[in-house]
Amino acid sequence: MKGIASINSKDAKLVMAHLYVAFTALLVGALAGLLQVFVRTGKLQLPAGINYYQVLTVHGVLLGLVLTTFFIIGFILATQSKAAGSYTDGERRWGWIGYWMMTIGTITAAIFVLLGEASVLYTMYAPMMAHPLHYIGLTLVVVGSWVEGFVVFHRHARWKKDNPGQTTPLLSFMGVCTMILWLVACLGLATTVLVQIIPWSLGLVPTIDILISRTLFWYFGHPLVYFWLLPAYMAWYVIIPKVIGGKIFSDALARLSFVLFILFSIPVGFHHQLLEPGIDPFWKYLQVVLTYLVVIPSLMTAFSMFATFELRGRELGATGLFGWWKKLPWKDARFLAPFMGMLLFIPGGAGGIVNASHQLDQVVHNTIWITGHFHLTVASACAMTFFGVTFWLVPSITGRKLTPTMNKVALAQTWLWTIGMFFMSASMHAAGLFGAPRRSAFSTYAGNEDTLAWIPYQIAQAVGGSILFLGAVLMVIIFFNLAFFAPKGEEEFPIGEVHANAEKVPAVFENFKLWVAITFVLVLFAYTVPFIDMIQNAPPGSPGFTN
Ligand code: HAS
Ligand code: CU
Repeated sequence: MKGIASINSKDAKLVMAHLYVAFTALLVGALAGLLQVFVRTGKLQLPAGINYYQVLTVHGVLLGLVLTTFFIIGFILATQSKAAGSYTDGERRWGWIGYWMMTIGTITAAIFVLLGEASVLYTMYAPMMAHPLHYIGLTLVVVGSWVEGFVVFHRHARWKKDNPGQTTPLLSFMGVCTMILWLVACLGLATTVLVQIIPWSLGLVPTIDILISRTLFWYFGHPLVYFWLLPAYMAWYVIIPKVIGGKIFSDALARLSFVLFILFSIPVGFHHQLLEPGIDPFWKYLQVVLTYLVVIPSLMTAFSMFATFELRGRELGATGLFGWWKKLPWKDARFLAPFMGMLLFIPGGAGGIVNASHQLDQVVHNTIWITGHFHLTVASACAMTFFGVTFWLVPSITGRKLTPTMNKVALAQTWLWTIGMFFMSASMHAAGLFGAPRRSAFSTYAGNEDTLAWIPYQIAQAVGGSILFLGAVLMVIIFFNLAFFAPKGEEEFPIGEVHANAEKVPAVFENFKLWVAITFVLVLFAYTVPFIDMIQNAPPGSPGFTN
């Protein structure tokens, strides 16, 4: 039998190229994670002189940057090709150019991490200093992603021209919002990397202004987390309703929440710098207020998901407050994986609200609590949604089928990830409250009594992390099975329809110029005075440090 692909086969090739890189990154990145949880038990040391911080860098860069960026762009291209129609040869060529820039950049950066010349924990955080080619490689990744962003904008504009006066396809609109958010965020990163970090690591200037560099980094670093989250929300709003056989609760509400993310996710970077000296408390306070505003679109999303579940449940005859619970398709891995992501996002989001409070952040900042927080958000809510998407996306665009057996394997994968993540993140939160630091190879501090209190949690962390590692390996196996070995066939590309009673979409949502303009006004408001302050009162610069 010949398989039937659900999108243009040339588009499918481009999407799959992104996914190969993403899932290779998952395998290596997860192995690095396994080594870390073992070291943190305090009972094991890495063999052959491998440096903990080097392993941590491999983990952070591969999973936080490579897996996410490649998966997300592949997903956005696939959904846009399906919802708005396939790309032109020209658009696709630019897609490939962006893809190769990202891939070559990743390989360059990875070489220097493996050589031990870029053990900078995450990517580019002064005064940790890496080899200049590490930064140049990562810059290439980012610039490549912009090129692909413009492909997404171009396709969307072309759809609008071809269909004047009509509401644009929801998935294409969401892809555009996500890439706008990413581009505006990257301006901060590009500035510190090009103006400060690369000249400094090349030795052209002896020192760097840490506070300015970190402020530019976090101007980027917070919206970065929504660049990860929005594609998951695309799946929650548009794909999940179809998977459960229901309807999208409201197209307009979904669009509004994406627009709110563009507006409010950028001027909030100070909530990562609440304990950093040199920033006036008033401006920290202002950005905390804006941080609480950016929680609203997530609460809208939670509301919308409950509404979708309940409407579908009632359609199937559910009664009472929670009757719909029994009607959800628990045996369908395309549903279960993202659902578990949503569930873990409830404590993940609540932890974020704790972090954003200046007072509470003093307890948890720089402890492993924060590591627990982002494993519930990016490594659960986002990652599990991406896995759930993979289960249908890969067979669907390659003309294959998710067999009942493979669905069962995928259900097992979901449970491994959920259970592993539950134990690992819960113990990270607990150990963090006892003061266990993050980003540290030391666990026992020479057997000090206070620090010994957190060892049992760090052992639980390693147990959870090991289960999680099995989940990651199983995921990679499922991916390659679906890509190359699953039987030929036709798999649904689930795109939900909007509920009949939903509000009409206001045309103003499509006015991206307006949203970007308001975003810049908010950014200037939140950052201008603090920046003037930082420049006028700059302390002497710092030399670079290496691990
Ligand atoms: Fe965060 C640190 C605050 C969300 C990721 N965050 C981090 C770091 C990462 C990260 C990676 O204010 C570490 C950075 C580093 O290396 O230093 N975060 C927040 C807040 C939110 C938030 C207020 N974070 C995220 C998301 C991430 C992410 C999303 C990745 C994808 N975060 C902080 C702060 C810090 C921080 C401080 C710095 C702390 C420090 O001291 O360094 C909010 O956006 C969260 C809003 C979310 C919710 C949850 C809504 C729930 C939903 C699910 C519904 C479930 C359903 C299922 C429908 C309010 C939508 C139904 C189930 C049934 C029960 C039946
Ligand atoms: Cu943040």
